[in-house]
Amino acid sequence: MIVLITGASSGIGRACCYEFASKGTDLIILARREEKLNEIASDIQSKYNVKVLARVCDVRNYEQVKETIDSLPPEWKTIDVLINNAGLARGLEKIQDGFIEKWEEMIDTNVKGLLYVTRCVLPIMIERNYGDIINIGSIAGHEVYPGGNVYCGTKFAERAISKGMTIDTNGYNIRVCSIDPGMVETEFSLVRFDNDAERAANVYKGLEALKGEDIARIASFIVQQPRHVNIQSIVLTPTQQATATIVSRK
Ligand code: NDP
Ligand code: 8X3
Repeated sequence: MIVLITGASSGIGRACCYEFASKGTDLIILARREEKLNEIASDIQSKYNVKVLARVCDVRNYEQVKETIDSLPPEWKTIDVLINNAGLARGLEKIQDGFIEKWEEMIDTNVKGLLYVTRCVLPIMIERNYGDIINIGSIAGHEVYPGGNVYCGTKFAERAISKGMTIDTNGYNIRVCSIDPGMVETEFSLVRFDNDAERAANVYKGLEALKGEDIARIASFIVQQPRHVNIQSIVLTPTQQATATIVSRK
C-alpha cells in the first residue's frame, strides 16, 4: 500500500507518517522543508521495513504539484491513500484589521493546495477504481470563533469540498473522509502567531490537547475499515474542549 501525505514535515502529517509506516505502508511525503522531510524519511526507514519517497513540494504551486505527481516513478504512482493535511492559520485579526497576505496564504494552502493535489491524484485513483482520500478539516469548519474568520472560511470550504469529492467519486470505489479535530498540540499555533512561543504555549495551557498521533490513529482506523464502509466525517476534540471557545482548563 502507498500513502501520500502532504504537510508531512510536522504535527499531524508527521504522526501519520509513523502510524502508516508502522502498519507496513510505503510513503510519499511532501512538504516545503527538505531537511525535516529527509530526517523523517531516514528515521522511518531505519525503524520500519518500508520505502519512503520524500519530495519538496509547495502545495500552493499547481505547476510544482503537477510535476511532483507526474514525475513519480511508475511503481510509486499507484497511490492508495491521499492524506490532504498541509495547512495553516495565520493570525487572529478581525477582518477590518486583516492582512491580505495572510488571507491569501491560508486560502492558497488550505483550499487551493488541497484542490491542486487532489486534482493530480484523483484521476489515478479513478483509473484504478480504488482509493481513499482523507482531508484534514477542523472544528473551525463547523463553527466560527472570534478572529477565526478567514481560517474558519477555509475549513468550511474544506468540508464542502470533501462532500463534493464524495459525490463526484461515487461509483469509483473511492472513499473520502474529513477528519475535523479541535485543538491538537503541534507547530500550528507557533505558525499562527509568527513563532511567538509563549503565545503558542498559552493556547494549550491547563489542557490535555489532542496529539498528532491521535489523529493519525483515526486516519489509520478509517483506512482499515472493510471496503464497503465509508466513514465520511469524524469530529473530535480534547475531552476538556466542548467547542472552539468553551474549554475547561486546570
Ligand atoms: P503543523 O504546523 O505542525 O504542520 C503543518 C504542516 O503543513 C507542516 O508539515 C508544513 O510543512 C505543511 N505546510 C504548510 N504550508 C504548506 C505548503 N504551502 N505546502 C506544503 N506543505 C505545507 O500543524 P498541524 O499538524 O496542526 O496542521 C496540519 C493540519 O491540521 C492543517 O490543515 C491544520 O489546519 C489542521 N488542523 C490543526 C489543528 C490543530 O489544533 N493543530 C486542529 C484542526 C485542524 P512545511 O512548513 O515544511 O511546508
Ligand atoms: C485548528 C483548531 O480551534 O484553532 O483548526 O480552529 S482551532
